[in-house]
Amino acid sequence: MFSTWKRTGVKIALALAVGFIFWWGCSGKKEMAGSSDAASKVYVAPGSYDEFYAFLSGGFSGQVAAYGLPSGRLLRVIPVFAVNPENGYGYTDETKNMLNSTHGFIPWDDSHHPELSKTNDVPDGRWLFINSNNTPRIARIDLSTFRTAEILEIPNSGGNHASPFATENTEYIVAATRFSVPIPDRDVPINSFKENFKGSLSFVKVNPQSGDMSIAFQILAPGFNYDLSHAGKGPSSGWFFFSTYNTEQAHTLLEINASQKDKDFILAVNWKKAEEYVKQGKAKDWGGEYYHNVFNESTQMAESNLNKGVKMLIPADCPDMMYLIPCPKSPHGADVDPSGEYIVGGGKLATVIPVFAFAKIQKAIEDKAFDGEVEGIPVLKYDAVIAGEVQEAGLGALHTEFDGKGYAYTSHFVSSEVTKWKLGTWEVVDRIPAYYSIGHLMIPGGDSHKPWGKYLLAMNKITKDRYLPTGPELNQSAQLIDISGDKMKLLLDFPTVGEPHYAQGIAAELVTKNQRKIYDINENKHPYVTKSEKDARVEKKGKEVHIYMTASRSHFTPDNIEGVKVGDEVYFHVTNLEQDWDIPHGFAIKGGNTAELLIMPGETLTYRWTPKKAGIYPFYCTDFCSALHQEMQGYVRVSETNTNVPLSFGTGK
Ligand SMILES: [Cu+2]
Repeated sequence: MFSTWKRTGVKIALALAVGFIFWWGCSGKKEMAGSSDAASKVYVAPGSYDEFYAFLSGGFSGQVAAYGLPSGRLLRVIPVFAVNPENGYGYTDETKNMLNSTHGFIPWDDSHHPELSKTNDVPDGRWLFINSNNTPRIARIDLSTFRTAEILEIPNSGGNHASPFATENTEYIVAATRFSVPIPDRDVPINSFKENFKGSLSFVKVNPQSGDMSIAFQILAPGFNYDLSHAGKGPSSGWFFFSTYNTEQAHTLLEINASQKDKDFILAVNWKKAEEYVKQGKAKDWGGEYYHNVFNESTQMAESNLNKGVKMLIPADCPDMMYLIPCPKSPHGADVDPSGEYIVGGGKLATVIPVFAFAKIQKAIEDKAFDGEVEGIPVLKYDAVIAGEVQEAGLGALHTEFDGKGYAYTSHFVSSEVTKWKLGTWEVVDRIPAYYSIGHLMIPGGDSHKPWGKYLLAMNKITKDRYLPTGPELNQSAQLIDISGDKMKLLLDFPTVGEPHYAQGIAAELVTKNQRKIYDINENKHPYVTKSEKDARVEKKGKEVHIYMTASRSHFTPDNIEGVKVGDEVYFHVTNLEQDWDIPHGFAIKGGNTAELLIMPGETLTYRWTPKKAGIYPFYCTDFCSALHQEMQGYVRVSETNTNVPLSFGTGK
């Protein structure tokens, strides 16, 4: 039973949280407002570029939003795990396979943690990975096109939260299950949790040239909840650290039941050792079906493949592969400092921020300084591995990043603030309020070996009273904080797309140098490409009508089409013949009930349409492309099935 004093404790924490928010709502909001110093620091003159890209997850929007820093300009919304009416992603014949899964076509998911690819533990600007939290998957976005290149489903997982985090050279990205579930999944009583429910840690191999992902192996882990992760670096190279909560193994009312123990764990995994065990054949052949959906740049088609089976390592068969580090209390972050020596736990309900020393972890393993075990995994003695505790940091520590100058910055959800503290002395040296209820924070490169320690972005859940009101729903917000000096300074607020759950930042030039501006029409191997206007045509086979259409400023070819019958399955395969940067064309037809198309220069996209009534159907370009954009239109004549209107097409000449 939950004791009365614990209930009281939770109530006090909640009351404090409400109090903090109320206090800042009343007194804090004028701070920095109108400061010309702050304004000049975020001013990026018209025509000039921002210094950094920031990639913010959209949370429940399933997307990623790219912003420029320090201006906070929204540059692009990248659809990943959600259909996107703006450009037809997930609707078009070319892209809908991207959203296939063993649960069928999924039009939505919850995108949480963007992770940049890294070389020598520094973001390299090639790819951005992101997890879907609900139906476990990982996507890879190609940063030369800002498009989702690939989505890999994660089998044997119940909610993909501790994901996707990369090793120093992006050898692997990991995906740990948030919810423990029966693995393999089966029909068992929920109250058999302790016997039947397990966690899983997936190691996804990344091809160093193409970026293609594949599941290398999984580890069957104790039935806890796995929250976040980071790879080791430098001295801790070859290790991964996962935060866990609900080590109580509760399956109901987790709010209370998973907050009983004073300490949960950080799970340390020696992935080099795991790799060896797989090579030695210690992994079991395990079931699990999963989709792998890849966008083929050459054919411009998403291809979807169902894969079966994984290699599974069982910890009891694999000595010296995993250790549990006691960590107070329901930790969120498991964050490794730039040197790779310190691992910081973010205990949501803890009063201190614990910092573990990798050298001490190694010594404790050597000395067998154990405090029991869980399912064959030794538990290290807290006192043997702790380097220091940050006292009076704040309430509800969540997540820590680093500036590369010896300081760490931790977000605190309950007390709604960021604290800056010194590595080694563990002293808090500065604090700044966040408006309001900060979740993650991000310093460009702040989880890497070489942070660009100039700005910090706070990602806040509550925006109440910060912007002009927009009814019951307010956009969540990001706040840019200057961390270049001794004292943190709030520079800018800006609203975000969906929930800015987490973000990654990178120096702009590492991304701009790789930018693709057009698709070369000569390399377009789309099966329905039309490479010139003279090849434009309409082909009819039974009820299937394929329209090979081109678009260029400012007309479609063909633009008059007759002989289409009610109930025909009509495919407009529209090729944009432009070979100029930033000249897309759009396509939509009256009554069309999928999305519009937005076709990049040199690209082909397909619009599927089944007319239900006879009549004349106008179509037009939806993307303002030229002075005569409004003239960029055409007509399809649809006749009853029993008529004999012949098939004809042309430009009306
Ligand atoms: Cu146009």
